[in-house]
Amino acid sequence: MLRLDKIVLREISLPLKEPFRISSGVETVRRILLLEIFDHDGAHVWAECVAGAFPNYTSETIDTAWLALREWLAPRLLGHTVDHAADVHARLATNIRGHAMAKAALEMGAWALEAVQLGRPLSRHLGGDRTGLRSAVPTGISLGLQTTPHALVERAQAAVAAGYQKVKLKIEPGRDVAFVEAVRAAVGPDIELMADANAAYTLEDPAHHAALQALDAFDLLMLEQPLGADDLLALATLQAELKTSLCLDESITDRSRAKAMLALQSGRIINIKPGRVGGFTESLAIHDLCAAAVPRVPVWCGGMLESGIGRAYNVALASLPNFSLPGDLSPSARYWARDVVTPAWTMNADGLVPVPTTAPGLGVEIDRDFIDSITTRLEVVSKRCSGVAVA
Ligand code: OSB
Ligand code: MG
Repeated sequence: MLRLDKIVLREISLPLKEPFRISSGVETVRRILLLEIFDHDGAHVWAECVAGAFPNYTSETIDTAWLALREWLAPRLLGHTVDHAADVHARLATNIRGHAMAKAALEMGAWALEAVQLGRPLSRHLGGDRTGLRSAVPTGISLGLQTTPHALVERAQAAVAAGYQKVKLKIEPGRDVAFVEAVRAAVGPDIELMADANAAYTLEDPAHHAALQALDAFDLLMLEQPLGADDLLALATLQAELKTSLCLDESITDRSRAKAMLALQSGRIINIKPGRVGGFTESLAIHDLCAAAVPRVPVWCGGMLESGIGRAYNVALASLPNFSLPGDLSPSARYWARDVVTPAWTMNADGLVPVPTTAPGLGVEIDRDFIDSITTRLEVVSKRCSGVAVA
């Protein structure tokens, strides 16, 4: 049983080791929204909201999420009793449209809080009675757009040497075929390679269409979100033309979109980011729907350049059995000089990230002193009052 009595919203500023550029924008210093969630029984957890600083990936931002959490979402839980974390999604979704990342931060925190109360690791709490839960998850790397094919080849070769089981290349019109071709030639035919366009192409432009067809020659594991998020029909047209499987990311905002993808054959793989679909309840529904589809639809866990806190949630989810392709779950050192958790997330030479399976909850310690030192904004939201403090 959950009854929250306080939620602390906090923004931290965490510089990436190198800027991460996708077709729709670039991130240099991550502005990350962290939540500390307190139950009236004394249990408490940290959670992370994955919204970015600018609405290029989805319409949400860290500032819209902050507003939604304080004004509409936190009041749905504070002081109320909820029997199960699995009930939180419906409680937050009723008559509040959108704001999936804001909802997800709170909903996933509720799952972690429940795991703490039950003394279970989050991964095992999420897995429930499913069989085939893993204790290490295969990991890929997502490489941002580079200025030359040569620069991308260097990064891809380093990733292969480090043991990553999949290499994802960001593409955009004008930085696509030559870049993918150069990397495929450099790493050879046996490396799992994929490309992610972040919705940058349209079939209405013949040059875009030709580039997407040309990518079919490089034996890609999948092509992620080539067309607009809402255009499931055009994605179905493209999927019918290509032998490469399409993977949908931005398009899948909840389980109904996953059902539409299956019915329309708009893609054959789903990148599940729990933040994008409103949390774990929707993620589990999509996971189970895809596992039961004929033929089975593999899913994998995407990333949003999370700190070590958000990563704990993603790693737990990725331990479920139908997460059968490597996720964007790189270790802490790929992103940060110093992470906000201890131990930092690591990957072994076989490209596996261990899943915490003994400690209750997230399975990592939170470095509160470091977090305090990089906090730029803090607000306490409680049942009776809310107050602002600036660090
Ligand atoms: O499309 O998967 C994406 C990062 C920010 C926004 C969108 C995406 C990404 C990534 C990063 O690819 C993956 C990671 O966290 O390593
Ligand atoms: Mg993507």
